[in-house]
Amino acid sequence: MLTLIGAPTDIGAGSRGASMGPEALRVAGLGPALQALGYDVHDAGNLTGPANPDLPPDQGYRHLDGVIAWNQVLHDAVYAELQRERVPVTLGGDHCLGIGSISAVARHCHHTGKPLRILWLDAHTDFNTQDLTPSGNLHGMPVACLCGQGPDALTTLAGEVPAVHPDWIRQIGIRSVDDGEKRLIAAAGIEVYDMRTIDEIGMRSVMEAALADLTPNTHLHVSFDVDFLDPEIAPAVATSIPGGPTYREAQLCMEMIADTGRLASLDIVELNPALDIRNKTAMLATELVQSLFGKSTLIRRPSRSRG
Ligand SMILES: [Mn+2]
Repeated sequence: MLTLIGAPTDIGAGSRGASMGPEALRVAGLGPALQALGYDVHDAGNLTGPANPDLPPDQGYRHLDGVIAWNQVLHDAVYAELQRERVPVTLGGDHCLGIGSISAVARHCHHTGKPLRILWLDAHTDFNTQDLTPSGNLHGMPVACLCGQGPDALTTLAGEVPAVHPDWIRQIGIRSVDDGEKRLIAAAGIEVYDMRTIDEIGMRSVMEAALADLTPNTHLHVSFDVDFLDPEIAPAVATSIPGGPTYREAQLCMEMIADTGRLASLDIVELNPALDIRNKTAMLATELVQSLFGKSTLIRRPSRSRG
């Protein structure tokens, strides 16, 4: 019961190319890879929206109208799948799409009374605002928008403002935060597991903390920015920052999320095939998403294998 939703746009990014992400993931075999795990997978094809006009910022935002249009259409598509009790998997596209996707998830959780936990796997906190942003690129602002700070058309998509309470978010893999963002993140009280924390206590302890206190009906959403990964293994991102999780750390992260059995929606964003080497980043993302949906080396016996 998974539905793949392509959102081929780079309208919120600083450089072009993430619009090719959905097709690169399909070429890497994402749909069949998930089918092989036993899921019923439907590829709903691609959404459509405005082209990227490649204009300079206007009052602190680049392409605000286009970003609004794409997020509205994505919100509607994701919400429709949630109402059908399917798991929406958004194939981005740049990370501005997190606004529409997670607004739909928040709307769904509000109506069903489910607690929401968001795992934001990213090199960046994406908490920029109109006043702080050096670039105006909205792919650096989705967390702020979801928490109620941003243009009205984006903060109100979920029907409630804020769409998301900062307490529901766990950010993992962070290693690049603008000065103004640091203050906003601290003020909002978002729980951030940066690379230093991963270095100090290890991915296992980070994930145990990030996944603590889930209830049986918690809706777990994963926002997987491909720049979360170390650029050595995942070069196909426009905003690569050295020193990210290794292949093994990323696998453990995904497997521990799978172990919860709560994953209910996913975004895969910022894959930029123009920067890839023989589609290897798309293939790695596919492999990691398989782990996220429960692929494991052995038949796991959680009560015995965790000590
Ligand atoms: Mn991001």
